[in-house]
Amino acid sequence: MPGSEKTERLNIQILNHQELHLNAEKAHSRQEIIIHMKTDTARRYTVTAALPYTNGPVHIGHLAGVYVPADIYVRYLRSKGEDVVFICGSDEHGVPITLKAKKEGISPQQLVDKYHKIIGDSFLDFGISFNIYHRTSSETHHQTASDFFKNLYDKGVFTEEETEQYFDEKANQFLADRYITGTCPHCNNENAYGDQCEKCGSTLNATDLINPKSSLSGEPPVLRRTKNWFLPLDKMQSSIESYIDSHPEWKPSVLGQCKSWFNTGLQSRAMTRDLDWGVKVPVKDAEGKVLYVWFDAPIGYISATKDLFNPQLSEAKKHEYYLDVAPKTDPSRWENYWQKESTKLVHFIGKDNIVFHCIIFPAMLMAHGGFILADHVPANEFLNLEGDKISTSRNWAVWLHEYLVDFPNKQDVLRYALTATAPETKDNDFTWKDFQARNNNELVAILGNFVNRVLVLSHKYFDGKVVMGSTFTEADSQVFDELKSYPQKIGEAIENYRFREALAELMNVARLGNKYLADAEPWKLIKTDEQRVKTILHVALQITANVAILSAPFLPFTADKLANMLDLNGLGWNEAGRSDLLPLGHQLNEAALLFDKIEDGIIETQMQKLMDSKEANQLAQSTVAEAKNNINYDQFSAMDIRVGTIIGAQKVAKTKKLLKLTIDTGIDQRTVVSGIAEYFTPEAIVGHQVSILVNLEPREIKGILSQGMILMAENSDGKLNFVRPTEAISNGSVIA
Ligand code: B3M
Ligand code: ZN
Repeated sequence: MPGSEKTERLNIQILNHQELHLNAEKAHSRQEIIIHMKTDTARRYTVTAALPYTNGPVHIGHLAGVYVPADIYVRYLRSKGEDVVFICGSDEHGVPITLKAKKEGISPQQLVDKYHKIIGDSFLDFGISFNIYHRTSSETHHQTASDFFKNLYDKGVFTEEETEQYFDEKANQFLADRYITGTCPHCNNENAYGDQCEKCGSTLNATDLINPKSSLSGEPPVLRRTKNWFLPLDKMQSSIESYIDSHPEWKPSVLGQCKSWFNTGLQSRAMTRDLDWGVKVPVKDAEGKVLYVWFDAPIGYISATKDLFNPQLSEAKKHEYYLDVAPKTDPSRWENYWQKESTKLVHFIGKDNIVFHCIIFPAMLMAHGGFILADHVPANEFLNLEGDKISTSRNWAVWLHEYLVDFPNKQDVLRYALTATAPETKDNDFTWKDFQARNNNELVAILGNFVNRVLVLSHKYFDGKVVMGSTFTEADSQVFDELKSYPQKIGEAIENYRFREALAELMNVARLGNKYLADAEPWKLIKTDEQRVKTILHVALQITANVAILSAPFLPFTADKLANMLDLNGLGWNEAGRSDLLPLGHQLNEAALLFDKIEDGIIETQMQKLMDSKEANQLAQSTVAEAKNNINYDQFSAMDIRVGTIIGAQKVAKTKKLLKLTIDTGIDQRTVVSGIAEYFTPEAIVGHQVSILVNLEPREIKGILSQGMILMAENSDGKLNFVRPTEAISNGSVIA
């Protein structure tokens, strides 16, 4: 950004803050909103990416919606030499964590330890270049969040409200909505949660449920009064509205969501909860209460920045926090990134987090005072997978740690495919076919092909040296001119959070190179005009060098590989566009392929994996028949069940379902008529061992005397399976 734009941005920001102040006064808000900024001139960026809940690993939806775009943005800024911190960490509090821990039979701390590592490693593996990947269970965070709450409490910001909450008398604890299940009043689903019915999608209050049950003890909960501290968003609405109004440049979807909250009218919201996992509420009379997870989590961005610059941080912690730069010696340096108005704060999030980042967190920061507010919140829509919503519980996802096992060293292919189909303005679909096509038709055929041709020809004709022959032609100058325009074009798209467009422009650089080579045909000219070929490859190599710089934010692994091949390191965005990046006489390293083709079989395996999980899911979801009444032992032992072998089978004429089986029961050979013809052909089952109830009274079916019954397992869809010994055993063996 040139200087003049910069000043303008600053002015707008200052003006907005004055407006906020005025508005706050106009609204006769009970609290005075003091916005008192530290002024300085250095420009900085604080870029945050939503803190993932540590209740499971991360999948492609996370990457596409939040982490890849954030990483592209940050890598671009760093390449331009900007001062930027890139902040993320694990969101380790909240009810989803405690529920998942209970499900896995481990403590919440064990659960977050496990997933903090898995998630942190995935980000590292995919080149998401956080300066720190922190965690909200850290001491620094507990202290920071606690102090923040205390600050607001001491200022009298909160209101104290008593409400009735469900309480589990057996477990002796208040129940978060998620801990209560019952019948949905809308669709009669018996397994609806206290906050939502997953069958019909309605949002619920725990008190809406019919026959509520605590998932801790299974007992019906009772209502009890409890006191909590509320953030009076209703009184702060006009200040928050002016803040949002000052950002007409935000995405329509983000502004739209905010507007709809404003239209309904903001309501005060509890910032403390009756729960034992989280940051303890640091005031009197708050026994058994913790901060609301959405109060503490965004403060996590600040805690992380503090530890990033904490010189006292132990070596062990640095490792655990995936800390990228050594802590600097000035512990107050974090303030620059949160409290100086020349710093641009950007939150990358998914659309389900909009209200928290655009309304609640800014309200908290305003109430506290001294903090900058986000300059942009480029929230993305959702990514679907093969036409279906990504779902952790249904295992309908491509997990990052699993992807890397199947596609080692193909991080950039996924980064590319996800950026090319990023859900920037609407929900989008990831399909394996598209992934394959992006790789084969774009990365291999366009980018990889161009780079490979240039390098291979340079080695073949000129021993991998950068050479120059006859002077540049008109065509050469045109290519250079066009090349010059790309750094700005791509940069502008990135700065405006249009990453798909930016990536498309990057590919146009490779297209430019391909077209240049195709037109110039150095492989033909080499026989007649070596001097011209020298110049052609010179031009093509300069394009390649530009590709190395311009691709780095998107495809960091590839860009590194390419820079090594060119033996060209340490160049940044400001050098891009130049046509003299590789000096005459420069020696290139050996050429290697940047991408390779992904064959159909590989894609089919991935599709099959998804189909398997869909099937497993349906199985798990299928309804189970109700239990029958008890029988006594005599009734059970009266049944004579044996192992037998099917020695003959044929269809019963004029029926759809019936097979006539001949069974060797060990006692005798007998006929059994069985209704399994829709599932098994006669040929397929002859020779199979089965379990047969041999003392069932014989009965005539379609004129055939059936002597006994084959035992089958049947699921709720009517699908049948034989019940039989897992290994061959002699016919007549008793089953009891
Ligand atoms: N953990 C929600 C989510 O993962 C939440 C984000 C917190 S950002 C401060 O979608
Ligand atoms: Zn329902």
